[in-house]
Order: sequence, then C-alpha cells, then structure tokens
Amino acid sequence: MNRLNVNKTVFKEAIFENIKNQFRKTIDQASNQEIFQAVAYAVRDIIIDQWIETHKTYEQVDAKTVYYLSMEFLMGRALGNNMINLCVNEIVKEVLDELGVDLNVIEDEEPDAGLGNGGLGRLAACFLDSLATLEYPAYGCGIRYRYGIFEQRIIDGYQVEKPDEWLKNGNPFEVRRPEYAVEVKFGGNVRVERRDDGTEHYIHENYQSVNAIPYDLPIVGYNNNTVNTLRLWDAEAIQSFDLESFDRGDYHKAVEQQNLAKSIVEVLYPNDNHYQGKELRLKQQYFFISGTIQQVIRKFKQKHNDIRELPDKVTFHINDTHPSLAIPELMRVLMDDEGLAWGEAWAICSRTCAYTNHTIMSEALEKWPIELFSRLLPRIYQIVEEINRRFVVSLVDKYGQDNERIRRMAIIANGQIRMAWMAIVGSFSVNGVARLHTEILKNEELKEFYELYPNKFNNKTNGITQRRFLLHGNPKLAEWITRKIGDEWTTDLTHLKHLEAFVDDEKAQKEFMHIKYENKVRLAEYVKKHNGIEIDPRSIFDIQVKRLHEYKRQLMDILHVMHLYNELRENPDRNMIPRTFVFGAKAAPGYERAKLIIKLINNVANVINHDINIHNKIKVVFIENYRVSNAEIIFAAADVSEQISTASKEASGTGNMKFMLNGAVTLGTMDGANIEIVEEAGKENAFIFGMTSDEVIQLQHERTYDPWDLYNTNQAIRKVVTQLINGFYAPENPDLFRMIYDSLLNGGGEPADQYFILKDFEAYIEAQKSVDIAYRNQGKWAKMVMMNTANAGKFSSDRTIEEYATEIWHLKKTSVDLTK
Ligand code: DL6
Repeated sequence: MNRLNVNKTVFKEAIFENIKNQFRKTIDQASNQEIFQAVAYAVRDIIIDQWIETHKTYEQVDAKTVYYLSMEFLMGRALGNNMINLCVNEIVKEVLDELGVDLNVIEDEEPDAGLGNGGLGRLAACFLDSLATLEYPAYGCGIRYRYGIFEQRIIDGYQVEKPDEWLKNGNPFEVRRPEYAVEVKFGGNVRVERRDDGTEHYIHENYQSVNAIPYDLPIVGYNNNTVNTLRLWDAEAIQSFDLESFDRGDYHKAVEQQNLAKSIVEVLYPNDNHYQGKELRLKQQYFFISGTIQQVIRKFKQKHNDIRELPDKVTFHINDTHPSLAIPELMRVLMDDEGLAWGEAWAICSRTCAYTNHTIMSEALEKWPIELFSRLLPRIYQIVEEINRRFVVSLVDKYGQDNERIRRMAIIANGQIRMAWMAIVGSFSVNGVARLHTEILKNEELKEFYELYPNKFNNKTNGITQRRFLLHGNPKLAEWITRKIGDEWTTDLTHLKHLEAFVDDEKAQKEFMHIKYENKVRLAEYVKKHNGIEIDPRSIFDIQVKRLHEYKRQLMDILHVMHLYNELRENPDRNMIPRTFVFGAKAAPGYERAKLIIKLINNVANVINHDINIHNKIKVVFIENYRVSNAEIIFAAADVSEQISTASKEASGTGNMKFMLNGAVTLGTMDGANIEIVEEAGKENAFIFGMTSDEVIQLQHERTYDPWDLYNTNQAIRKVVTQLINGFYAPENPDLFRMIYDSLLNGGGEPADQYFILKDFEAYIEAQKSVDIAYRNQGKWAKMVMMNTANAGKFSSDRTIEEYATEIWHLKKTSVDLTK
C-alpha cells in the first residue's frame, strides 16, 4: 500500500470507466492515445483531493504566496512526472502490465507541453516542481498558448518548422476556471477627470478588450500532500459576436474581438535570447500580466481590508523582463482601481516585485518603441513615464548634472522604454542566475545600477529537479543510487555526496559504467528508430544539446568533428577511441545563420557516416526535435557534456547540470554555472579549455583580434574553414556555407569571429585529445563520472528555491494535512 492508499483494483476500474465514458470503448478496442487519456484522468482523480486541500490550507493560514510570472513554462510531459511525485509509478506500471499495456508506450502518447524556448522556460518548470516539493505556497502564471515551440523536422538536412498542436487531443490535467475571468484592455485613450473634491481620475475609453480566462494545471509535490497550481491564461472575446455591428453590415468589426482574443494566445514566440519588437508580443505580455495582477488583488481583498499589507502576503516574481509590465500594471490597479496616491502605491509596488535577469546578450534586452507602447497601452505608458520622471529626478539629486550617466540610466531614452531598467527600479531584488553572471551584471552590464542600489543585487545559481532528470529520466541509475546510499537524495540532493565512498570501488565502478552502457543502448535504439543510423554504444557519446545560438558555439563542435575527420582521412589507422558526436538543437525560424549551422552539421554527418574508410571511428547524429521528453534519454546516455559557450555569454546553463547529475564529464569553458560545476566536481574531473570571461571581455574592448592571423598560421584551422567554401560538404553548391565562413573571417557589419571560435579552436582540439586519452583508462574514467554525480548536489532546484524562498520571497513552508 502507498501513502495515498491507491488501490490497484480501484485504479484499474477507473481506467476502464474512463475509456467507457470518454470513448465508448473497452480497453482492447482503445488506441494507445485513448489509454493514455484514461490513465491520465485516473491519475488526475488521485490528485484532485490534495489539490483542493492544498488551497484550503493556504487560505486558512493566509500564507504568503509567490506568483512566478513567466512568458514560458517548458513543462514537458505531465503524466510520468505526476506519477513519480505521487509515488504511484510502480502501481500504475503493475496495473498496466496486467492489462498487457506498456507504460512507456503510453507515456509516449502524451505531447510535450512545450510552452517555452529553452533554459528560461525549463528553469520555471523545475522551480514549480521544487516549490511544491518544499511545500511553499506558489503559483506559476503564464499563457495557454495554442501552439507551443514548433516541432522541428529535418528535411534534406534543413530545419523545417511545423506547428506544435499540443492541445489537439485536449489536456487531461487542465481545469478551466471561468469564475476567475477578468477583462484586459488595449488601445484607446485616457481622459483625465477632475472631480469636485480636487482629485484626478484617469478614465480609459475607446479601448478594445478581451476576457482573460485561467486554466489551472496541478503541480504535484514529491511524496507530500502539496499540489500547487500553474495558472495559464486563455483569451476569449467578451462578446463573441457583435450583432449590432453585423446588422450594420460591418462584418469585420463583428468578429474583431474574437480575432483579437484568438491572436493573443495563438503561439509562443520562438526566440531564445533574442528580442523581437512585435506588437503582438507586447499584447501577450500585458494580457497575462493584467489578468494575473487583477485577479490576485481581487483575491487579496477578499481576506484583507488594508491593501498596504500586500507585500506581506504576495510577491510577484518577474522571470526576465518579459513580465515586467507587472510593475506599472500593479501601480495602475493600486491607483486607478484602489484609489491610492502615487507615493503609497509605489511603496507597495516596489516591495512586492522581484526580478531575475537571465542574460547579458544585448540583443535579448527588451526595448519597446514609445510609439507602439503608448498606442497599445496608453494608461500604462503614462505610468511608466511617471516612474521614469521620478527616477530621473532622484538621479539628478544624487549625481547632479552628470547628463551622460543620467541618459544611460533613464528608463525612457532614444524613443524607447528599457524594460530591464524599469524592472530594476521597480523591484526590491535583482538577481543573476550563476555567480559569474551576477558578478558581470554588478561589475559590467548593470554597474551603475549596482552602485545606486547595492543591496538589491544578489545571486541565485540555477538548479534542476532531480525528480524529472534522474528519478524519471534515468531509472536504472536512480535505483542503483538508492541501493547504495538510500533514497534521501530525491528530496535532498546533497546526499549524493555519500557516493564518493564508492568512486574507487572497482565493483561499483563497473556497475555504474554498465548502467551508462545500458542508457547508451537506449539512446542508440532511439537514434536507429528516428535517424536510421547505427551508433555503437561502446564509442564515446559526446553530446551537445541546447538551443542553437552562435554564442553556444555548436559551430566549434562541428568544426572539430571536421578536423578529426581530416586527420583520420590522412591516417585511417590513427589510434583513437571511436566517438559518436550527438547534436540536438532548435534554431529560431528567423535566425538564418543558426539554421545554416544545422544544415552544416547534417551535411558533415552525411559525409562522415557514409565513409567506410574510417571504420566507424566517428559517427555524427543530429537528433530531430530536441525537447524535454527526449532530453531525459539523451542526458542519461552521455559520456561527454559539451558546454563550450564563449566565456561571459552563457548566463548559467542548466543542461550542464543535467549531464553532470547523470554521470557525464563536462568539456567546457569557464562560463556560467560551469565554473561552479567544476568547483564542486573538481577540476581534475572535467576538461576545461579556452579564454576566461575576463580575457574575452578585454579582447572585445581592445578590438585588436583578427581571425585571419589564425587562418594564415594554423593549418588545422585553415583546412576546416576552407572546407566551408570549397564544396567538400556541399559539392552541389560550394557556396552554401559561405555565410558561416564570412562570419568567422570577415564579420560583415559585426566583428569577425565575434564568438572567438577560431581563437579557442586549438585549445578545444587539445581538450578533446585529453578526453580520448582519459577514456582509455576505464577505471579512472569511471571515477571521474562518478565524482560528477556525487557532487551534483548543489545543482538541485530545491537548493535554488530554498534560497529564493528565504532570501527574497520570505515564504513559510505550509504543510497540507489530509487527515483533518
Ligand atoms: O536562467 C535560465 C537560462 C540560463 O541557464 C541560460 O544561460 C540563459 O541563456 C537563459 N536566458 C534566456 C534569456 N532569454 N531571453 N530573453 O533564455 O536563461
């Protein structure tokens, strides 16, 4: 029997009933998709009582709650995760076994909830898991996009984007909550009304509006009674069909509201670390922020008479600048709806909002043109202008007439609104996501703000949930660890440290490496099924999976593969451990060079995988449609984790942590959280190369770097770079990769080789050689990878969330008692 008294017979009955009632079928007639739905509904039934009880408890104790505002939640699949966290995985598996149904096949029927692009969205999902597991009152608040991140197909080596119809078969876990609907207004104008009592009132008129309707998804805590909520907002027309306009013959106007509602939640913008100033994006941002803020204030007022207590009960956490409209929207509600004066409202607002910065890439920083912003959000613009005016006055007070500094720091300048500046000014906490990143923010990018508000700045190094990325994704290793050191690691990852007792034990090493081998076989089967390529699980699995971005340097990885291949062609008997290079990455549809790098990887793969003369010493695989569900299989199978970003550019990275946890060694630069990973695992258990962030920053300032010097003097570099334009990998179109060649040597508007790929190339080749040498000593290698797993404790999102909860949000753990 388990904690929730889930009974096999009752659960089986529930599956039968669901299939009967939903599909009018018996189980032997049902498709796998229908069985998935039936199982998911049965699991949801287990969740519901805890979910209701959790919210009752929060109400009773009037718990302070964090609202984690994020445009992205990259949740992946829910069924497996919910079963793991409810601790009913085994029972459900047994029930399905008895029915002759394979649980893995059923889990594969669930589409990923891909409501995010990459690290930022996945971090939000890990945070929700940890918040519920640690029993902290929390909501995730986002958008119920009809289409999530596109499905990537590789056709003739090119990325082709297909819509992600994740809601096609409905979502068994979601609950629509029309009772919490609120109206959100766009456009129009603001009229100031002066009343007899001398007060001024801002009346928003001639606007268009939509209804924001929340859909709630349960976030199940691990092995406790807590079920928090991810609230995703959908948009609906206030009046779906305007008959009056229709009667007047204005057909367009009649469906206008409906179109507005439909367009707002239609699709996730597929950009990672890149800002695209589209009006619809701003609409999305304001839509879910206004829905959330209005609804939270409404709820707060049901229990409290004094709105000044808001900061004691609520924190709005702003996940990157995308939700930073929370600041002016909260000001609007406090002043226009609640009647507070500016000073009172600001005192509340700036104690309620906290902000995380996730990038220093200048192209990712949001700056909205005043024209667009003020037209779409006229009242919000007035408020932002006033925030800016008061802020500038305070700067003049402090810095006198240092106009340059004031211009650099103003929220509104050069016809644009700088959202990051607004987020900093309006928040009581500003944090970076890894130690190096926070230091760069404090000393470089946000130096002047740090000087102004030294106490706001703090670091919260990212983390990942071990429940999804080890317990669910790597069951064999999870079982082995539990056998060795007990199961406390599931909720306290620092327990993994006890594995250090086994790193020199030959038997334990063999067991660990055997599990790795089995996971490599699992990935090899996946690759065979999806790519039709045979890969050898005895080769080194050298893996780079993440969004495609030039700063992440997938190009450096593939150039090294080309170099290795050149060496092998010259000397086919070269003594090397066979290597399988695995890539997985989506590129933003409008990011031409990134898409061309995908094509290059596939063309290189095609040439190398078909060359029988190299005796399978190298294989190259590009895994299509990299996403959370296949990531779990990939991390478990990796020997080498490629974390090779240009130092200073990757704020943290979280894939690096998932690889480490699953027993892979980091081959990387001293960037983002790699630094802390190496610190934990020991430098001798990683392969570190390349320029440091200080060196990169200095070289950027000096502007003396010329990649032609390397091209002219280094034969390895010259050869691979030339192969980009001599037709070696594109005989039918030798110019195909010229854009990549030019980016390395000529720049063209940008500095040539701006991500220092060629500059770091020689060091990368050397580091790769060290990997080959190290792998030959299997005992030593086993110790290295085990040391990585054993020291991954710091990188649990439980640790990260504890830090946020105690140092920023000041939340209290609130347990849920089901026996009451
Ligand atoms: O903090 C989560 C994640 C980091 O691990 C990555 O290093 C960083 O690149 C990513 N940042 C973004 C910024 N997006 N925008 N805009 O995704 O955040």
